[in-house]
Amino acid sequence: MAGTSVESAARKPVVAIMIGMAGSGKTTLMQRLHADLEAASSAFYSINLDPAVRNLAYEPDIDVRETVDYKGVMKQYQLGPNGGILTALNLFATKFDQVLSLVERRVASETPPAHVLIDTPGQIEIFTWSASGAVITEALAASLPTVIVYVIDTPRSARPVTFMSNMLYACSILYKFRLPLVLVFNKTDVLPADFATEWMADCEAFQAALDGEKAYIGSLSRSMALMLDEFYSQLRAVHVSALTGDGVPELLDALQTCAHEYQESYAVDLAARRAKRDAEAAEAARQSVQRLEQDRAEEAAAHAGAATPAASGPVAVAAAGGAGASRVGPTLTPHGTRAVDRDALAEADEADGDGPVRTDVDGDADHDTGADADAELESFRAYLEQKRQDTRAADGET
Ligand SMILES: Nc1nc2c(ncn2[C@@H]2O[C@H](COP(=O)(O)OP(=O)(O)O)[C@@H](O)[C@H]2O)c(=O)[nH]1
Ligand SMILES: [Mg+2]
Repeated sequence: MAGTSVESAARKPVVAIMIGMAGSGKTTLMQRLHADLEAASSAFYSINLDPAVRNLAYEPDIDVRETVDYKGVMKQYQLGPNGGILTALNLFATKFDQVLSLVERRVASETPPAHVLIDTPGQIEIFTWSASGAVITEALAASLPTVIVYVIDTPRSARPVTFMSNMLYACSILYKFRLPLVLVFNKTDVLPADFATEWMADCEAFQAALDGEKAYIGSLSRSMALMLDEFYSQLRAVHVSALTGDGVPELLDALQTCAHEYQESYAVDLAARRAKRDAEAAEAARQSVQRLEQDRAEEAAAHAGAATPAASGPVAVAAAGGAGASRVGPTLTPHGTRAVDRDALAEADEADGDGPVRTDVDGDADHDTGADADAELESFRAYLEQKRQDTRAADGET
């Protein structure tokens, strides 16, 4: 739960999204940050986006598990566990604007959080290569300085090849989300991450380590290592033990630096991308209206033609001979918010390709956010209403 100290109301909180391979320690880090921030009386807000986590050792302010039952979703749509988790997250994402308004309310309160902490599903692809991950991240980043916290299992990345694949993954996430990113080498109580610092600072040292791994393809790994050199120059790395709390102050400092970076460059880029998208949406809407008017005109002309067979002039000619003459009526589908959300999810899911998570849920995610999901969304609405009342009660107390 959030701490209680009065923070500077002028400063916006930093949103930290935990991303990392399954078992890297995202949830343990969430728990550690909860404990340390609470001990420092620093207010924060937290959201759990993992529908499948069994036991949480911290109490999030918003919990996806309380809104969508992923096992129920699995049964209802005959999905495997990954499909169930992905679909549950998709359902949650369709209403994320309401979640965001709760966060914003808290930010505008007298005890605004300094951090908004977000835990994501254990399997990395469910968040990073799904539409809902993009929808949620974009919504957050449009409102608050947002940073990706990329958590790495240090002991499991000690081999040059696994290290490189983990770094390549982080690199792909940086380019996908286009947000500041902190590399968190976790579990340093088991193995210090000095090797990582050395490899990141000295390409030759990494090459030498790679050469020791005989099985690996020499020239390809060499060029990838060079490419990663450029990537490293764009980020910060901290060494942490979520278990002991070592390195957490450095992580909090890195989050602040990233928040500045976000304000200075990422926010500008984001605004430009949003402006472009808004312009495209406006153009699409304009074309829709144009088509609608055209359809109406053709329909009216068809009626007029039927009523007065002798009618002449351009409209009647179009009605009689134009392609529109065969249409029954306007062919446009209304675009409400739900429809737009579904389109965005479907579109982005389509763009995802056949990743390991996608293969067993293909097509279902789009379907699941449709009309059948109303019951799920109804319980979600009730949950959010309860949260709203809680927020009001909390505001009243302060
Ligand atoms: N030794 C040690 N174990 C850790 C640390 N962080 C996480 N773990 C363990 O790693 C396992 C996976 O952690 P979890 O937070 O569930 O990973 P997630 O899937 O990324 O959320 C658990 O058994 C944790 O206790 C750490 O800093 N040190
Ligand atoms: Mg977890």
